[in-house]
Amino acid sequence: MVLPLVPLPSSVTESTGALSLTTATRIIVENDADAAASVLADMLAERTGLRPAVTVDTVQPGDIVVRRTTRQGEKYSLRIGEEVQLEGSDAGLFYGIQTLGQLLATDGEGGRLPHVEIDDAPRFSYRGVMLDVARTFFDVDTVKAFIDRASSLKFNHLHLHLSDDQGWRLQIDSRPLLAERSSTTAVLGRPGGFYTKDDFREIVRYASTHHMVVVPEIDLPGHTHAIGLAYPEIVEAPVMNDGLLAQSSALEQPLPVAGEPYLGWGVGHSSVKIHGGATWEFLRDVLTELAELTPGPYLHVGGDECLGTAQADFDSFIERVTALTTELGKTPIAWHEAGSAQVAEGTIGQYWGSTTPAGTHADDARRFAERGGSVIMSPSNTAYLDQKYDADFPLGLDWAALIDLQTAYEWEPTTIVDGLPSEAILGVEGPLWSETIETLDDIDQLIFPRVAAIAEVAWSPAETREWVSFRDRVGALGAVWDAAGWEGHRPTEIAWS
Ligand code: TNX
Repeated sequence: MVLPLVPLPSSVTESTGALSLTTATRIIVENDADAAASVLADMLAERTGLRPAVTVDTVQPGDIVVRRTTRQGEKYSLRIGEEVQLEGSDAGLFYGIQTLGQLLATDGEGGRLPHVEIDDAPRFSYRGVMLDVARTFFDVDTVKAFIDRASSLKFNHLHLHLSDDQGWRLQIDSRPLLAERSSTTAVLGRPGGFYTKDDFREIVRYASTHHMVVVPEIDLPGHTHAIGLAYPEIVEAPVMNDGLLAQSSALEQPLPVAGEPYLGWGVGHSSVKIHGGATWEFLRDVLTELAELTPGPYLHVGGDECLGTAQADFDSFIERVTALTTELGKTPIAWHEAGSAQVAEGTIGQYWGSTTPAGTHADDARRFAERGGSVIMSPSNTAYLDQKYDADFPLGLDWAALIDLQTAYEWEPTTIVDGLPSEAILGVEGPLWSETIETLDDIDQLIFPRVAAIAEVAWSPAETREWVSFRDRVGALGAVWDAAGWEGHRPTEIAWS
């Protein structure tokens, strides 16, 4: 039987036999591995119904030893034989526990772990998922559920798209009207909402216990219609474009009107006033508070789809906003269009073009590396989690591609942008935009199983990646997702366990 390991570890050596988990199973803690031991105990209790004792003692057959090493990094080793030996730094132990959870078979009375030796470390240091909480607002519990799913596949960054034309989602003390007036709506008239600062801190805390860094995004200078509901002096009047007009008539969605909530999903019609003094006071206030709230190193400042903004204005805005972010002590991230500008040294680009770059997309992406930064790869025709699997799929958009599981799996981040050195690729992210989804169930439908493909692209050595192997392993992992209550889509080309 194939082991349900996704993402595939760097090295897996199977042998015959299995270790049974029983009421006698103990977790032995070595070198202050208490945090990891308690995560493991919780996971085993939930999955097997048996809660192992956590103790410091001499190892006996059948025990699970959790040994914390002080060396940094995300690697871990897992040996399952007479006993279990798990070793790694805090993050490594967390990943080893996720692997152990995938290997665990349960049968109502305890569980079984196959004899195996695993040594593992990630390929890319940035492995992200994005949730768009602006088009549709998702509450803290839903964000936590998203973290559970992503961290089980060893993603380590959670990008939150906190603002867009349809709503602003974070309390900002110096600009109280954002929460009061800009957050009450969402796309298609769905309920709005925002995170209080305590909500946001709780998301950050929960993410960090799952070894995920929160990357907050305030999308600028476009995607800013909602700001105008609270601070009209900051924004330009809406600008129509052909795509917006065509889409709005085809989908019977309203056009943007200054000072009124925008409920459609057309893009490229809004901008803050690029040169206005009030704009920059606003941005300094907002980004200062955001930087204070964010323990992680990054602030994402958007930069996408500014269709109505003159190139010179766009470039000057990006130059200034990335410099401001750097001044606030954070590393800016921006969508790849921002590469047209003199971004602040070290700015990270997020590439969302096709796997066959069009227009200036490849040039834009290379600029980040030329200015001492790096690039996160999110090609929209393979890594976008919001696109439909097939034409009949009820959720999702289809402007980038129909993305079945194989398409989500079979792409190589280092060969998309010619001339971008592979060391300049920081990692991979799968964005989930929320125009067509409303519930956690909808999220699961779009992310499972494709998020597993993105996880493997981000984690596993390039030379070991192979579709047929992945297909079989992901099929076997279905039972683990079922056990967790993560239903999602189960495409019929996969043999689900
Ligand atoms: C494009 S990709 C967008 C978003 C939409 C998404 C829908 C990118 C950086 N911007 O504004 O939500 O398409 O798929």
